[in-house]
Amino acid sequence: MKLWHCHDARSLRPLWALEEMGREYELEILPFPPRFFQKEYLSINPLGTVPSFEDGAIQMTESTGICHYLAERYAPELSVPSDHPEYGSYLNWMYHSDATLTFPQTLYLRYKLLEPEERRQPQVATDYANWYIARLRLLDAHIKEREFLCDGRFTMADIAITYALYLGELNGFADRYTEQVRAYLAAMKQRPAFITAIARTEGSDVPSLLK
Ligand SMILES: N[C@@H](CCC(=O)N[C@@H](CS)C(=O)NCC(=O)O)C(=O)O
Repeated sequence: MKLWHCHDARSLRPLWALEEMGREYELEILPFPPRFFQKEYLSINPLGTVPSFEDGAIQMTESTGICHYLAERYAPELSVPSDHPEYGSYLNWMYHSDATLTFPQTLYLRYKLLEPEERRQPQVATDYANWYIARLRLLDAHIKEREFLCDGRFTMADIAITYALYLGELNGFADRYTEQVRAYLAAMKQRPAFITAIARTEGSDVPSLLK
């Protein structure tokens, strides 16, 4: 298996998953954004985005989809089976992680930081920061009395959702998190596989999502 990754980008989801699984994989670290700094990457993923993932003939580009694939194919202990009462909840958190919690932050990042100064839109950035915080309401209620999102154990849903919270922390939103969201994020960040995944790129001088 091979994963293409940029420091702190959504490719952290499958990277962390691979570390949790303890499987061998090849990692290629790219400067961010690869479409600008490493144009050859467009022949791997024409969108220029990370992650890209290969497993034999299989190629994937969606961070949560790759986690889903890895769990179904190789790590049932990180999945929730389709006949389980919490299967629907599991899938909901998986999709919620990107479609609801990461998407507004990408608009924030773009219009606050990534665009050239003259194209930045402070109002858009503020609106989508507020949108993100408001959309955390579902998670706030769910984890009030839970350690993990599904089935009382760590699953891929925790990886998918934690990345969105981690990105929010990098964006400076953590002081707007509720106590239970902050505690959940802190606990997830202490997992050895998360620490190893971060360490794979930390301290490198390759341009990353936020630096
Ligand atoms: N929905 C995709 C989005 C991937 C994506 O947009 N990744 C960002 C980094 S978080 C990226 O590579 N951006 C570079 C660009 O847009 O050129 C996923 O979750 O994997």
